[in-house]
Amino acid sequence: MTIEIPSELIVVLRNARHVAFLTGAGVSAESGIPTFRDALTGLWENFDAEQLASADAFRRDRELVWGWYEWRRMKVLKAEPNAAHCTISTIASKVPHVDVVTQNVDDLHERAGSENVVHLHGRLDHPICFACRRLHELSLGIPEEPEGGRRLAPPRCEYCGGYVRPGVVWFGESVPESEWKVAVDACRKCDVLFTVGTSSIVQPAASLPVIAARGRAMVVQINLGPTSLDGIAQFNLVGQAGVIIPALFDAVWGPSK
Ligand code: BV8
Ligand code: ZN
Repeated sequence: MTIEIPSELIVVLRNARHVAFLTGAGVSAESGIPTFRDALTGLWENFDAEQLASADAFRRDRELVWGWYEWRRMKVLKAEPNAAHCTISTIASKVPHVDVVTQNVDDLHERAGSENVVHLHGRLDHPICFACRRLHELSLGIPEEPEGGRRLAPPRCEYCGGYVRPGVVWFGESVPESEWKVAVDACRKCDVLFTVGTSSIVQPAASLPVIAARGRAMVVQINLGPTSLDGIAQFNLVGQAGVIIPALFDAVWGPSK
């Protein structure tokens, strides 16, 4: 199946000095990582993401929440970056300045070679103490399968004895100021913003493409289907990120160019 890349986009990318990517769970889907909406399948299918991804949920049932995050972390440890992550990393060798801003809490962009990835919503592999917020060193290797399917007692903080929590930004928690500033700056200054594999529902992340469109950027959406961003994006490339981004790379910087 040939992917049609608009010629206007090809020309802009060939001359671009600054390209930014805003990625969501869809960019990791082809690595086998359930998207945020899918993550609530199987053992957690009767839960709503906001029921598990919040401080209140952790206060109510820390073993259920810690079990969910360790299940997700285990999936990431067993996964590999896919063609989308790898091509995004390679584009950084073709364009003077590339920013990768992700809503994802996995490290697949880093493992694909992307540098200075901005994690708006934190990282699974950087848990902190719920009480004193100090970083907690996770033991190496794959966490054991939670007994009985999903509950897992979180470790205790070695400094204050508090419970360790996932190092992610939960609903009702603020995106870290420094990450937010870098993300807004990138969207204001870039020539092209790709928004890849996100349902563009969660705020304030979903406002970044709007900030980019209000500036000088060409906004390009890559998704399997329509989202609320369709009207904002100048181009909506429909399909799998792991297929579209390599096709885009070949069309712009391919061997014969
Ligand atoms: C805050 C980390 C308050 C945890 C996540 C207006 C302004 C500000 C806040 C709000 C607001 N309105 C509402 C709010 C509250 C809330 C919010 O946005 N709620 C939503 C539900 C309406 N926002 C917050 O709480 C934020 N904080 O507001 O703080 C505050 C203010 C002042 C002072 C103190 C506090 C914090 C939100 C962060 C929550 N944490 N993640 C964890 O991972 O467990 S959010 C999580 O869901 C993700 O990180 C992501 O951001 C979001 C959505 O996930 P997606 O990545 O989009 O994935 P999804 O499954 O939804 O979609 C996948 C997409 O990929 C689909 O479109 C699919 O078609 C596509 N796809 C699938 N496969 C592929 C593909 N595309 C291409 N190729 C493929 N192969
Ligand atoms: Zn502590």
